Amino acid sequence: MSNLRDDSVSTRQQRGGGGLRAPRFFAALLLTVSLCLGAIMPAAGAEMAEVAIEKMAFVPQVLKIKPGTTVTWVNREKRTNHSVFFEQENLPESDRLFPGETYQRTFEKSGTYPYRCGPHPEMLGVIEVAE
Ligand SMILES: [Cu+2]
Repeated sequence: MSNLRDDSVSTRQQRGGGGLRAPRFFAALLLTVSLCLGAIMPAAGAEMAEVAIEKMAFVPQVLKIKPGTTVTWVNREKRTNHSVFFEQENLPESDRLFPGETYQRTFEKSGTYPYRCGPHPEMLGVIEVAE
């Protein structure tokens, strides 16, 4: 009696263990892969773009991006400070950016966004946002 019961229990355990092993392995593999992809790929609508400020100019002068993109202006001059001023939208001028400093703005809506440098009105740039 006791032998029979032991056999049936061990058989059931083997079946259960054998059946679960493969799906568990693939579930763990899928989880690992999806976690890696999540770390590598930025979430949709979280794109980044950069405008350098160098030699008294915004580079590129016209930047084309998709809605949801965050633009970072970086002052790459040695000495000169600049600002980012969306004057036509009546937005406040950015702080003066000293060499190495940055300014960021996220553009959610399609459109054309001209801007200039506060202390140097001849320094012009445009952000073009389109799908
Ligand atoms: Cu400037």
